[in-house]
Amino acid sequence: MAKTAVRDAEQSKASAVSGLDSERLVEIYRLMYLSRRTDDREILLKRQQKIFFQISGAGHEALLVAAGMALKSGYDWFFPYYRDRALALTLGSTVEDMLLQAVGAAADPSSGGRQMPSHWGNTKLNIVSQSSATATQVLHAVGCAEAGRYFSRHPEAAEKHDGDYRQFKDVTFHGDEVVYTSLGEGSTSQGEFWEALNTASNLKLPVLFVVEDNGYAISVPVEVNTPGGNISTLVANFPNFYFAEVDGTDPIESYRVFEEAVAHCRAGKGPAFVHGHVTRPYSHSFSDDDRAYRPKSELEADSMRDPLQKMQMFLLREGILDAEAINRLEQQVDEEVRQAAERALRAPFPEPASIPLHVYSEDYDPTRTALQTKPAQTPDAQERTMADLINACMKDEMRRDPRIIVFGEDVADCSREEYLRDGQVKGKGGVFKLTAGLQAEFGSDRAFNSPLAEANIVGRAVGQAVRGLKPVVEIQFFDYFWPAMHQMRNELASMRWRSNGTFSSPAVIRVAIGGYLTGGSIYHSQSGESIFTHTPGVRVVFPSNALDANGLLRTAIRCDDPVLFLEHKRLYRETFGRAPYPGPDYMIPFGKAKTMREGTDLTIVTYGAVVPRALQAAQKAQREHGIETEIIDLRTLSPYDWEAIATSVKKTSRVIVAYEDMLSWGYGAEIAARIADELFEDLDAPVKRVAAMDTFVAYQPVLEDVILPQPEHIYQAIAKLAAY
Ligand SMILES: Cc1ncc(C[n+]2csc(CCOP(=O)(O)OP(=O)(O)O)c2C)c(N)n1
Ligand SMILES: [Mg+2]
Repeated sequence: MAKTAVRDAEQSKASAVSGLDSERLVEIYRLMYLSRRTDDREILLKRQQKIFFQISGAGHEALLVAAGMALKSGYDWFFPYYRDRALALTLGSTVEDMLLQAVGAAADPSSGGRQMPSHWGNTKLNIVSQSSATATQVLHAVGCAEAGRYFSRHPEAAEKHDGDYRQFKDVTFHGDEVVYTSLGEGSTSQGEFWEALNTASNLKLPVLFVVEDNGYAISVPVEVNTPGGNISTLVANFPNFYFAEVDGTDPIESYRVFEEAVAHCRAGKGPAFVHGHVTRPYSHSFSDDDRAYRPKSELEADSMRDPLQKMQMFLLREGILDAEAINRLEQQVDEEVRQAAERALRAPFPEPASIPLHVYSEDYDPTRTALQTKPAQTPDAQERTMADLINACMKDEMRRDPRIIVFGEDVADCSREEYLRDGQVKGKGGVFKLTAGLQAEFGSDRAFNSPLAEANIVGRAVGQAVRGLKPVVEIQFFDYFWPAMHQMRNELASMRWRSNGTFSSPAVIRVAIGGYLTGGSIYHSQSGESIFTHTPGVRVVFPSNALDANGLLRTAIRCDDPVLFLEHKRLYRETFGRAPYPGPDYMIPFGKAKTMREGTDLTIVTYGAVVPRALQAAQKAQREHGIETEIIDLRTLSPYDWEAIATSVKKTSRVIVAYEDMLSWGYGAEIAARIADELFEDLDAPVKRVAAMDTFVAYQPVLEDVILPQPEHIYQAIAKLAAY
């Protein structure tokens, strides 16, 4: 590919091929210039300390105007990154929109003053809110494309429905829509980039990946990030792709390539990958001075390729615009930018009272008591395990709501469907069999295996949920949640707040958690729920018994917020807490604890697998010392039932917080701190915690028993506290 400027003759030819008439060529230049001048204005405002951050799209304009022109605004979907100012302008964002974000105005349409400038987002234009994290958005684009395909195949799923999240999630889709996503060449080092290529390729999804290669990731040159220095050569073997490498400073050639790429995607042939070589004339951001790591010669060579100057020269040489016309056009744009800046600088700031808005859905309150239903009497009165009733809940909900899809590692019955059809195999349905029979009943569109990649699972769920699907995904072991942590913490949980309520991703993530497995060891015994309750925007649920698991999972699925649903492996098939099937509509509101045992002497606040252990300890304390222990099972950890805790502590004046995770910095720390703070007057003794040792969980059962909190530990704590 020619990395140097394309010569005039070639450009004219390309112009004829691409069918861009003079008017469109002028429009290309206008948009490129508008983008550059908006950057210039922001830089001025930053120097004047009227805005607080600036990152430019300079040098990337030609590629992005071409992309925007080849795609359909408000029809296709967009997951861009911070350099995509020219794309956003081409799609219809205004300079004022952009400067409102730069000044942090309440009227900033992307985030209401919550995000830095150049974090695009516009519901009308299908530009989905993005974070500052590099490469997370490409997985959202994959999920979004999956959703578009799903709704095309199952249009009935798009119908509105009262009474659950669907009431607030209007769905639109087009059979031939394309999903655009972009990233810098440095960001292609992120695993999520490769995870996205994997699924887009495998599923032949209509995702247009655009790599904007300006040769640097802040100060790191391309060959450090990309072996061999060229990403195109590395991705070339992914099946089903349209590939193109283009001089991204040439809008005409870029447009031609995008037209082909988009046609490939629209025709259902698979994804496309456009690698554009661009420049970066304004350093990485306002905070960076590239002269520290780029010699003058390199900067000069870059400036020779400046897309704006090249396009201006082209218009002049082709006789499309003369100097005076260019001058006029530029003056008009300058005036447009100046006026937009004036308006933005007058715009009111957001009110501090608005800060908590949109952390969670304002529309659907999963804590309202009206959600509580009674278990139905069904002909099936047999006692069921937690595993059975979670599986039953998923089946009931999938029958009720066609928007629910289930995926994760090993969750399908059998990916090779023909084996199931022939009756050759029974099917797997999850390593703990929690999803058994879902694929068989609902088909492979609705229950399927993911690649072995946790970020892939959660990242796709974000994109799907933005479009209105309800992904109920599984992370096989809590111990392996960590690759998905970035997607959970920085994307799933923040989508609603950071977009000021304009986008949301209410997915459910089911996770098998916890120890007491006799041999579970370090990597199959972890807890760590407090890391998630420390994340705003996500609900955290942790049932201790079959009936609660069923009712709470249903609430999670119908809810309008992302939910982390923690299922204790040890409780899946325990005799403790079995219950008959409560019918297809049994729900339990979030944030409502359950008193598992009444008592007057002492309160234990607990949840999960410690509940049955605390019950055992309480029985022994009663037998041995006549101590009456009250046990509160929190059931949901965020939100949690403070009222239930306070009522019980006021009654007993003594409290233990018992939890399976390590003692220090654990979930109990917050509960204990709040009790000490707000119930100090009601206490007759210090607040106690019983939890695991501050170590990992060992394989040898003799060690495991000592590390994790046992009934005996709790019993000892009860006896001591009662005597205090
Ligand atoms: C996950 C993550 N790691 C680090 C950063 C800090 N960071 C922001 S931009 C950037 C460089 C990106 O380079 P590239 O992908 O080439 O895009 P460019 O800025 O050159 O367009 C880095 C390291 C980040 N935002 N997100
Ligand atoms: Mg770069």
